Amino acid sequence: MKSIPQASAALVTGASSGFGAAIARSLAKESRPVIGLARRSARLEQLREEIGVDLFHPVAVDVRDADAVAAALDGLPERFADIGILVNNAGLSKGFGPVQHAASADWQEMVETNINGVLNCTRAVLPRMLAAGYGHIVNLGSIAASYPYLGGNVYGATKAFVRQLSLNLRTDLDGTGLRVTCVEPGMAETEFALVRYDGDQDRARALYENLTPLSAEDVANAVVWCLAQPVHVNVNLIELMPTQQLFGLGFSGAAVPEKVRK
Ligand code: NDP
Ligand code: 8X3
Repeated sequence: MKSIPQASAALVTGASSGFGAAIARSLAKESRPVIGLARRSARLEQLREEIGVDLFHPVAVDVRDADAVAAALDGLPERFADIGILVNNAGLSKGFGPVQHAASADWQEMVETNINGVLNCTRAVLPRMLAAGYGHIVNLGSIAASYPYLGGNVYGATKAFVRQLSLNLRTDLDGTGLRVTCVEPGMAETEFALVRYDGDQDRARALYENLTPLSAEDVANAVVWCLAQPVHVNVNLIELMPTQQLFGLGFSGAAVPEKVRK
């Protein structure tokens, strides 16, 4: 089993915001070259200015486009071409209504991003890791995969896919030295709720009124910890949530507020 060399890069999807940006910052702080992938190129440029050109390379691509992902990775500068770490983090939830009111376009976007996006990036990176004989894939799942809540329908199901894919990849990759981890956070304050509620700031804020949510840095710490374990240790799954979150979207001491339920 080979350790991942320090000069080997980490490809972090969804690096323009939230967990992905925090993971990119944390890894770069350890002098790890980071390829940050997302659609919003201006955000990625800002991160490049902050982290520096030596340690951050932006790739403005949509994970739903398999050909574009593959082409972008084929065109990487030499310093970033050896990818030892893949953090499949890009993802979203759209809509919050019960299943009978859900929009099919929202379902499609979640399936294409949270499922096909993870598959596209994994397929593009795996052959490089197998050829090198080292690698670690960290997939961002969610507690929504395990604990149902009102309106979590297709989002939670896509994250159940991510968890099972992680376990299945780990099984198929037996003997290759590659590691696979699924990190499953609960409620964390990022742009996630804003996207879910289609830009409605009040509604997004209301979600976190009754508890102290996880921060992007809390989740980045968990990812970095998984990556830092010695090569003979594979962290299969990690679940973390705010102390005040009672599984699903329940809070300690309070029912889910009506404005969140609507
Ligand atoms: P954010 O909305 O802050 O970040 C999501 C990131 O995904 C953005 O960088 C966005 O970039 C990127 N993204 C979305 N769609 C695409 C796409 N089609 N192609 C490329 N990039 C895309 O949310 P979080 O940081 O909170 O979420 C990160 C991951 O963690 C997601 O998979 C989410 O499901 C999961 N998660 C979030 C939790 C939370 O409560 N916040 C809890 C548990 C899991 P851009 O728009 O620029 O493309
Ligand atoms: C999102 C986490 O708890 O908001 O993946 O469903 S939660």
